[in-house]
Parts: sequence; structure tokens; C-alpha cells
Amino acid sequence: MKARVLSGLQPSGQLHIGNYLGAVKNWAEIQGGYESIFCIVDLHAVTVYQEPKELAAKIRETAALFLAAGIDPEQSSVIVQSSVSGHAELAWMLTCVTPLGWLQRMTQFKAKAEKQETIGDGLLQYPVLMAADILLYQAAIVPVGEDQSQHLELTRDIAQRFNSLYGQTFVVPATHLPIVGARIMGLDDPTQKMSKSATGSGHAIALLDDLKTIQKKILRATTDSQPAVDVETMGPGIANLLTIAQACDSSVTKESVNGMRYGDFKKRVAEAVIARLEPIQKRYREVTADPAYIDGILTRGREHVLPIAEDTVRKVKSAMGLYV
Ligand code: ATP
Ligand code: LTN
Repeated sequence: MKARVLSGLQPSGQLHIGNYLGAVKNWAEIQGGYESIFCIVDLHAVTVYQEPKELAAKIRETAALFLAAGIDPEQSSVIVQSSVSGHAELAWMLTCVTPLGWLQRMTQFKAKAEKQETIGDGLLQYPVLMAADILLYQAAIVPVGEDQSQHLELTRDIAQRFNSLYGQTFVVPATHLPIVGARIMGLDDPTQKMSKSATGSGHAIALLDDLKTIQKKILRATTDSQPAVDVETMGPGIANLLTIAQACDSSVTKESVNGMRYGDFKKRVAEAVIARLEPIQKRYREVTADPAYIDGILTRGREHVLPIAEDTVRKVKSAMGLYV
């Protein structure tokens, strides 16, 4: 039997090249080797306010982008988190075994809480819901970017704590990510990770940005004031552009760009990014031409995973002595 893989992405903001190079591209590469489930985590997105109509549209847009970026519905289940009630149900049960201190220590909570006027309880519970996503399907492997490793570690702690309190119930997912995607930084500030929730028009390259905009954003990316690329001493801005270019096009190497003037180097980076995104955008237009197609994929995904989710919820309730 193939090991089960699960990962998730929030349908908030514009999907950017960091999400693609750090997550979705890897999912597409590994999906055939595992029983793969890719989840659009809309319940996570509402931990901060989302305009309802926009969120509803974003869920379908995200599904379409998954398919356009190479997720194959014949090999993987694409699901919407809120369409399987087991995610929220299991999250409650896990909340009850999670010490508050574990959640208050999470760096993402601290960072996001700083930006909010009122801190919703959902923001604190966010990693428990993520643990529920993973443990609901007894996933062994969770491919995420490096920014999520603290949450994955917490998932392991919660699973172990539950297993020791109530008996062996959950598969504890692997700590080590078998595939670690590139960590992409903001174009306007290469010391901050590229993020959907950051504003600023020069911050991120959205997967659906038109090709001219992509070129413009790359040409304007923040760098140091050296005249030419020196791979031994390059600053974070150039290093980030090089990471992006290499992840988009494997023929870009350190040697091939060393000594290039910044203007020419940026043009080369833009070329690599555009060559990677153009076919994704074309396929996106194809899959969105028939709106019923996406809904069909999401329904199929749900039907496929529902028995697994129901089985876990039953096991957990029974282990805890709840009414089954
Ligand atoms: P937000 O900034 O609003 O929290 P996000 O851009 O981090 O959103 P998520 O939906 O939280 O996006 O993450 C989806 C996946 O993309 C995760 O696996 C995450 O690790 C990965 N990811 C997000 N940003 C980057 C980045 N800058 N570089 C590499 N991977 C990233
Ligand atoms: N917290 C993750 C998104 C996410 C996820 C998951 C990733 C929610 N549930 C389950 C892997 C497995 C993020 O912000 N990137």
C-alpha cells in the first residue's frame, strides 16, 4: 500500500510563486508515488476576516490553480476542508488534549496576532486545526515549506499526547520532510518571506500576474548596489532571484550567471519565471472555461476521502468514550 501524503493551502490572497515553488510544484512531482490528498483549507483562511463572495470564488480559483500547476485528479484527491466535517470535529477533540502554552509559543501565531486589532481564538487554534487535517487521514508525510515545520512538530506532539492518553489511535507523521521546497523571499524585501497576506504591489509574483507585470516586478526587485552578480558575496536580493530562477529553470546555474550585470541577470530571471508560468496560465484558462469541471473534481475528491475521515472520527470518539 502506498504511504499517504497530505498537504494544504489557504484560499486567501493571490497564490504566488513562493506557494508554487515551495509547495505545489513538489506536490505535483511526488503525487504518483503516494496516496495523495491536497486540501484547500478554507476554515484556516477564516481565522482572519475574508469577504464571503471573494472567499467562495478563491476556493474554486485555488482548485483550478492546483490542476493548472500539475496536480492530476486521476492520481490525487483535491478537497475543500469545510466540505468534510471531520476536520472541524476532530479539531475540537484535539483542542482538548493541547496545552495552551504549546499554542502561545507558535511563531506564526505571534506574528499574525501582532497585525490584528482583536485576536480571534481561531488564530490561536490554527495549528490544532492543521493537526486535525493531517491526523484525520492518518497521513505519514506532509510536504510543506520550511515555514510550517514548527506546526508539523506540534502535530506530532499532539498525536503522541493523544496516543499516550487514549491508546494508539493516530499515525505520527514524519518529522523530516522528504522534499523541502525553496524558501522564496519578498521581491521588495528579501529578508521577509514572500507571503499572500503581505500587501505592496512589488512584493510577490502572483501565478496569475500577466507576463508584462511579472517582468516589471522582477526588474524592480530590491538588490544591493553592486554592479554585477558575484555568487561568492551576493546579498539576499540577488540570492533570492537566483533561487527563483533555478527553481523555475534547472539550466540556470551559479556559474551561468556569475559576473552578469544586474540588468541582464534580472532579464534572465524574468525569462525563466515566464517560461515556467506561461503554460500554467494557459492551462488555468482551459480548466476554468467550464465552471462545472472544478466542482466535479472537488466532489469526487470529497467522496474519495470521506470514508477515511469517518473511520478516524469513529476511532477517536470510541477511544475517548464519546457516544458512537
Ligand atoms: P500567508 O502569508 O497568508 O500565511 P502563505 O503565502 O504563507 O500565506 P499558505 O497557504 O499559508 O501561504 O501556504 C501554502 C504553502 O506554501 C505552505 O506549504 C507553505 O510552506 C508554502 N509557502 C508559503 N510561502 C512560501 C514562501 N515564501 N516560500 C516557500 N514556500 C512558501
Ligand atoms: N498551515 C499551512 C496550511 C495548512 C496545511 C494543513 C499544510 C493547513 N492545513 C495540513 C499541511 C497540512 C500553511 O499556512 N501553509
